[in-house]
Amino acid sequence: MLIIGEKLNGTLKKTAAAIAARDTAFVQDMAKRQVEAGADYLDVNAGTGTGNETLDLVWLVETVQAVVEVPLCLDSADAVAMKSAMECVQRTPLVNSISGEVKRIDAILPLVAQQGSPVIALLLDEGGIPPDVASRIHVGRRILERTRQAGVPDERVYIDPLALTISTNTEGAMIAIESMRQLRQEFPEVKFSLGLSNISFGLPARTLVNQAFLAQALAAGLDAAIINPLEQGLMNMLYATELILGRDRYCRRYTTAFRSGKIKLESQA
Ligand code: THG
Repeated sequence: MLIIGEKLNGTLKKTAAAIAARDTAFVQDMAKRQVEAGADYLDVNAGTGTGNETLDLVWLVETVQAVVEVPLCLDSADAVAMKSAMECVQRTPLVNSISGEVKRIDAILPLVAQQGSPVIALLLDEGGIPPDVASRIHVGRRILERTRQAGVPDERVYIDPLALTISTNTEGAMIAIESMRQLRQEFPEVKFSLGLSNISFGLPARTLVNQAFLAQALAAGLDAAIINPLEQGLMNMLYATELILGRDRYCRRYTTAFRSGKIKLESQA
């Protein structure tokens, strides 16, 4: 599974302050720590910086690229900011995101088709996030109709089934997981991605909830997740779950991760 590091997000107070202050050291340190912890991509979101998202996002992209080699996950709903960021990336980015909203598809999908980049598509539309599995599947079908029309092959689309906070929605995790299972049956080439941390908002011991959810989502075929790679328990759970699901031949990744210190138990810390 692809690990997308979530920490360079302007909705986080420290990151927002760093973006506003052009704090290069903070941003570069956070980028390096996430990559060292195993991030394959870094999510960059400048949504609540100085009020000029385009300038903020371009600064963030350039600052991060100066110190790490991994590709970026460009996290913006603003087509102008997205276009500018796509023009200054050094490696093919993951575009985060489009959705079933016509405005967002029309503005961002052509950029994706033209650049040949993979794209995350959220299962929501003008009516918001559909409450049940059937209506989310319906939004998924409509999105894939549009991405196919634009010439984007299914394997370049990461559907994000959107897990809502479990503390206000008992079925939040299972609706996302079931939506993923059903769409995978219908569209075997499509990939799936999730922002994991939302699930535990408002609960104590959030990492436990994130870990339980990650294990279930992996079993349902999750291909990528926006997570905090600095959360040691979550990373432990990720390696162990992929091993258990038979995706780690000769237990190679698990044992390598252990030897290099990427898997670490509290009792050893
Ligand atoms: N899907 C897609 N993109 C996304 C999300 C998604 N991008 C944003 C978000 N959701 C994923 N990124 C984060 C980044 C940080 C945190 C959660 C999700 C986080 N939040 C803590 C909280 O909510 O309490 C801490 C807040 C703070 O420290 O200020 O850590 O679902 N495609």
